[in-house]
Amino acid sequence: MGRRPSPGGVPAYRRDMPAPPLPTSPDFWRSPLRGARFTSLLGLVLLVGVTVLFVTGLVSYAAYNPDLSPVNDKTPDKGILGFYLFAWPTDPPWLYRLTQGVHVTLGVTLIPVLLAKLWSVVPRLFALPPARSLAHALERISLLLLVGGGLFEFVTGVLNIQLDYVFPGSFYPLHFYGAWVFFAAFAVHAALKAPVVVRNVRRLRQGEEKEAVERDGTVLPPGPETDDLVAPDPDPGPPTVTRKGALWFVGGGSLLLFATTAGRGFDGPLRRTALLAPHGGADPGSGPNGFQINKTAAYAGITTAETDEDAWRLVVTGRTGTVRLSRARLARLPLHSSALPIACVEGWSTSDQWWRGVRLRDLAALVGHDDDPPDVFVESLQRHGAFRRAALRANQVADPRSLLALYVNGEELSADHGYPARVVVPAAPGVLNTKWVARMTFGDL
Ligand SMILES: Nc1nc2c(c(=O)[nH]1)N[C@H]1C(S)=C(S)[C@@H](COP(=O)(O)O)O[C@H]1N2
Ligand SMILES: [Mo]
Repeated sequence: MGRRPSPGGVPAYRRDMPAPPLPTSPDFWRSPLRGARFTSLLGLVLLVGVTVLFVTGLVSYAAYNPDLSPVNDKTPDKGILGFYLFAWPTDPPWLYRLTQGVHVTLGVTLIPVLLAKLWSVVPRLFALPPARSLAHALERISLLLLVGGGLFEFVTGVLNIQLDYVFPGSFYPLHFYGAWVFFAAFAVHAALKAPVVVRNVRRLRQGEEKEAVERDGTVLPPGPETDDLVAPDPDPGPPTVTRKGALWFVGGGSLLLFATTAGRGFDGPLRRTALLAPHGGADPGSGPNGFQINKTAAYAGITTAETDEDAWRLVVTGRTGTVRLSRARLARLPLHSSALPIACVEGWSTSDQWWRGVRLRDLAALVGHDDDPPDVFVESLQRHGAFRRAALRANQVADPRSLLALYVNGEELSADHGYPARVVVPAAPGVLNTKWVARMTFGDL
């Protein structure tokens, strides 16, 4: 065989050349960018970021009031993992808008950091032998849970905000249990790596001092070099970018994701900056009902025949029995206004809308619960779907801003926003703001 150069000038592989290294060999990973400081810096960002994600995620679960009714609980087998649940408050009214907006926006923003961190340690994940000792084996298993759990949480989270149900079963149990596995491994990892990170960050500063000393002409003895993340010395690949450049690249990616996501928490021109918003194509239109719609009436299978003035009745049951109210009767009850947002678990939210309707506690009073409104079970006209019904806690019923809304922004509710009547509760996740309400049962949950 002749020694012709291969097309494009890349030398062809020849039999007398050494076999190309496998990913299990340190020689395979030749980027000179890898190094303990780079990894430590990204690790520190994730330490703060992932902790906030975990806490806001747990808070998001509590906001559903899962211990109130099995209907609100998407992970009924949680056992002691529900130890921290509490009655979700109604103040401040933008509470869920904030916590869930932070959860989703931060999660999206951290994607480049997570990927860069994984890239920076990827040689370790392939290292052989798989385990040198029992302790080493345990450490590698915890790493597997860490990397697997981290990717799983980010992937399921992104899928849930971008697409409807692509999950076998439900998103909630996957993301909830995945979060506990991931965070447990994360906590172990952070504790094990804390000393190394502290040392590396300190050395970052000492490095600067050292340079200053060298400029003065004094030569310092070399510090102990324990950085096995650095590519093997004899033949690192050519740098395509400096370490600082790589950090800017990661930070820039994060910034770009942030800038194209954060607008999901606002109405108007800001929302148009949210290029990564879910339902990105669907324009909610303009006018009083022109704010984000989650599921449309058509999607939920709601027909005008059932919402018609003659057909629709609100059935309210409580201590003293059941009353049936037409929409015209409801509209003659004392009406009140509240300025409240819709804030979805997907992280998007609307600015405050002006809702007008009957107070939930006035409806409770109609059926015999006069001064101590109890919990309420709300059912809609919808026959299928996870969010067709929901339970509200007594504190939510009692709040004077909680309404069964008939109007929004001075107009009748549109079909897609829940006509003839929908629930709005301050600080509650969107899922508890049931649309197309048909039945409300007070007490006895
Ligand atoms: N009956 C019914 N009500 C519902 C839902 C639903 O699917 N069915 N979706 C809920 C969810 S998840 C959200 S975020 C809000 C969205 O309200 P909007 O479409 O008016 O913005 O409605 C809630 N009410
Ligand atoms: Mo939602």
